[in-house]
Amino acid sequence: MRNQLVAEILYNVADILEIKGEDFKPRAYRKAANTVETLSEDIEQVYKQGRLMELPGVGEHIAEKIAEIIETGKLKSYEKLKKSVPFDYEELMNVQGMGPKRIKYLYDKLKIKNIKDLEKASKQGKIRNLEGFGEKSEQNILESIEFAKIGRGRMLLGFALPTAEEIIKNIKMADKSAKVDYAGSLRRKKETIGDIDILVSCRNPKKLMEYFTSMKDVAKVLGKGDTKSTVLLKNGLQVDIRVVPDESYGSALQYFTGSKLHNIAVRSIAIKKGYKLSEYGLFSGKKRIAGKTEKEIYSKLGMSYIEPEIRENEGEIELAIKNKLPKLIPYNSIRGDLQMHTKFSDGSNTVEEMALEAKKLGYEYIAITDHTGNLKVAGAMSVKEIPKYMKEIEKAEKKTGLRILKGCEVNILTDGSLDMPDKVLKDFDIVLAGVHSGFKEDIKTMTNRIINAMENEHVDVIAHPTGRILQKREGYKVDLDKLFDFSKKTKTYLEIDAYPSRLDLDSVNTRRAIQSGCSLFIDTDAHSTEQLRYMNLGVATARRGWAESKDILNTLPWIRLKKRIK
Ligand code: DGT
Ligand code: CA
Ligand code: CA
Ligand code: ZN
Repeated sequence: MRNQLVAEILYNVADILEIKGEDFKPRAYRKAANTVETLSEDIEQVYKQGRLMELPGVGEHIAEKIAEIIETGKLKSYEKLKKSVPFDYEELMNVQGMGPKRIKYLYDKLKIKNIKDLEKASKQGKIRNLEGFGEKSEQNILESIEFAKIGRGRMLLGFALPTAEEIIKNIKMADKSAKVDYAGSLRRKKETIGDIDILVSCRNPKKLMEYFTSMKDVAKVLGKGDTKSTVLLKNGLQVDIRVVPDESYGSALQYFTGSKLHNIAVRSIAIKKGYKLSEYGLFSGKKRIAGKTEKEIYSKLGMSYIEPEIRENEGEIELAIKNKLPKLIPYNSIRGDLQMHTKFSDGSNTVEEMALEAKKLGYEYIAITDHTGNLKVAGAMSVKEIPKYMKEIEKAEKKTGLRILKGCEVNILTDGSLDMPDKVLKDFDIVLAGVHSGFKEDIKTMTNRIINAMENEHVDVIAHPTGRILQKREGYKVDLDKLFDFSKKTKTYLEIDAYPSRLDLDSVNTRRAIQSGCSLFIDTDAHSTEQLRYMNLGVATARRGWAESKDILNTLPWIRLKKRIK
């Protein structure tokens, strides 16, 4: 079905014509767009049967345009129209809350041409003073930009999680009696989230629904009932909420946490035992024998409790029956962050600022790991600057009392060499090596590049081993089994980079690496003090990869860690 595409282009044509001051044509285009958008049959079918002009609002002129879109997937006159305005109309329209009028107004007032300009103006507080905007709409714009940047559809875990936590906090404030949890993929900590599922038990469900559907961040109420509602937030996230009776809370939480495959397998175990498991409880005949907590459900089914992160039917059920599940690495058990950047390369804070924030977060130690070498894009540090960098780190260590490893992140070049000589690298406490260019290489070349780096005695860890950026860039081709082999052989750690769009290694490869006997460590790759808070996203990834504390180097206290590095 091309209906959506056709409608979208026609709507866009209408918008731009309106911006250009036309008054009749935009209405005609919108009417036709609306017809196509809400058409129950396939527009291609209508076109092939020569019935386009029978559609309401479609005359000869617009029928021709529709035909062109169906034939070519594009519309030439629209491409031309786009170029006739001084701003990137499509890009700006991706930001929720932007319409043709606002786009034109923002251009006229502030010369905003694209998302980058819009973000800059919002951050500088220039939008709030405009007529029809305020501090709140400025904030909304910033949130929506984040979402527009990562594309429509699924949202990164790191961005959805704070939203869900905020909603839960507010619900608890509005109703002190409420028990509230997020469920679904969010509770399983999948790296991207389709929608947020929230579960509640409370005294007054109706009032709660009222509150939920009128929260300040709601853009649109998509459904509203007495115990179940769905809203679309201004940042583009959809949130489902359900209220269940307290005696069913655990079974509902289990059901709505999923995954579907896990649930199906658990339900079949219930059936084998002569029970019935549903979101309402675990039943023996008509009698509910469990339901209030998840723990009692798993226990009545003869299983140890299964953490949400590994409920994917990937072997966890069999092990739960044998009481042999791994003890997953706990949240907040990381003792130090081992990758972060400062103003010496592309970070936005000083060494001391990063150290102070890390101390606030309760760490015992950190590593400052600015980019070194020829990496121009990352504002890499030259050899000349290194003495000053080392001094700066020592100063911050004295001042904060935090142990600070002198680290760096070097680039693995296309021939597998590093862009810093050994005589420089040997002075660092910790060296991360990563691929930052030449991503398109074939699998053999890429694998050899990285193995070469591992074989360098100064390299302690391979940073973001696959190079993928969620929703933006696939990882490069690399033979991970071989890397795991060499990681063991050369005692090179592999990184779980906790940055929201990286999470690299991902959970699947984390599990493979651990099974191969590799050691890992988790860090944030923070480029500002703010980003240090992402650590638990990396822990979540490790948990989804079945990691225990012993698999992760930086769960160690300083006295044991310092013996392992170097
Ligand atoms: P998402 O939202 O795409 O990131 O993924 P989920 O896992 O959050 O999926 P969602 O929101 O469609 O549903 C939430 C949970 O509800 C899901 O993890 C398991 C449960 N669920 C949904 N549909 C079914 C179903 O047809 N059968 C079973 N057993 N469970 C279901
Ligand atoms: Ca969901
Ligand atoms: Ca859902
Ligand atoms: Zn960087």
